[in-house]
Amino acid sequence: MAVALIRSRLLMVSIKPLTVVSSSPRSSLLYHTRTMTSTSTKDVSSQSDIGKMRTEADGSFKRAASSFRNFIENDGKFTPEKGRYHLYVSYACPWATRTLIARKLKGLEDFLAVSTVSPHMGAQGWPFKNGDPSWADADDDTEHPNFQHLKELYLLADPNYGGRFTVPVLWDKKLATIVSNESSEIIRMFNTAFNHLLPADKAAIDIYPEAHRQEIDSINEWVYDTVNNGVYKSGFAQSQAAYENAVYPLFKSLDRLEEMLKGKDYLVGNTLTEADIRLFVTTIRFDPVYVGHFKCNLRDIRHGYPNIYLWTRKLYWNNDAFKSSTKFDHIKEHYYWSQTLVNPSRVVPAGPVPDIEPL
Ligand SMILES: N[C@@H](CCC(=O)N[C@@H](CS)C(=O)NCC(=O)O)C(=O)O
Repeated sequence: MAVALIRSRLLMVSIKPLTVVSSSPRSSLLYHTRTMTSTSTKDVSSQSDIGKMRTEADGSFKRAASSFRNFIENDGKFTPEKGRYHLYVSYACPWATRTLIARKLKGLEDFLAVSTVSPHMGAQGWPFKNGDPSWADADDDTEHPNFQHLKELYLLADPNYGGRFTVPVLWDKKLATIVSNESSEIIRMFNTAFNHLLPADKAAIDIYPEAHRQEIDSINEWVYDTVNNGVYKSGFAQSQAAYENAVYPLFKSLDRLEEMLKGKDYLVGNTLTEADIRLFVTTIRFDPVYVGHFKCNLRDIRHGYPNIYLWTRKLYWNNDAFKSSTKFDHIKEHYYWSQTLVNPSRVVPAGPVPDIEPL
């Protein structure tokens, strides 16, 4: 009966128009990069402090578009070179985790080093280890050892930067600036930009194959809006209507994905693509965080979506690019500790146990 009610409700909810940030066509991108060397002294606390984040007038959460949208490419300003670029990530963040997975899949570990921030994103934003010695499994910024927070990197690239200080960041050591802070575009770069420098087996890996691009783009659009970003819209909603406008479309999309993944190892064709990477980073966080913290609790993945759960577990247990990029302690600590508007006590829940079950 309850399920029937929920389902009839799902049918009544219309999906809001797509606000796709992550799949913008390259031609329409904003090219925005400056190389400056001094950091600003202006007050940026409204940009760094998630506790000060405001929703729209109707209580809904709108994600701001990324600002640095350059590409690594031959004959461009940012040419493919081994060791020239550096990747800043949080293991907590689903968008940053996309880039970790793609980096590993393509065998780019020797091409790009990684700095990991602490999951304690506080008033100053993401801290490096020396900005938060309480969290052992984080790095100092090897490129700028005196930096304590990621925001210093942004302000070095552009002292007038007015956006949020987000991960991931793809940094150019040569020009001392940010190439890109948009994960969907960073993984496209990783897919192709270094191919001529990679061994044949790694160069041949293609997570955005020509033959499947249309299907991948179309799945990315609704998965981004209703699932990847849908969980945030549900969790950050400050009104009942905004919450319901996010949570019902989210579960409608999960129902659709459950059907699509019946008997399948991959979302598109018979091959691992970026569509899998982009969905995985949300489904792997779903039971440990989104069900409770973001109130995405019509069902959980492990009991409510057997096909999605099997697909998630196969990626996690059978492919080290996925497993090694997933750190559940970072994930849980970050959401429950940092997002004090949602969880003022900062208490991190004990379950679920285990974080993910075996195959
Ligand atoms: N569009 C960006 C979104 C990145 C993003 O929102 N990252 C979050 C962490 S999951 C962040 O760093 N937030 C910091 C803040 O908003 O202050 C991408 O996909 O790369």
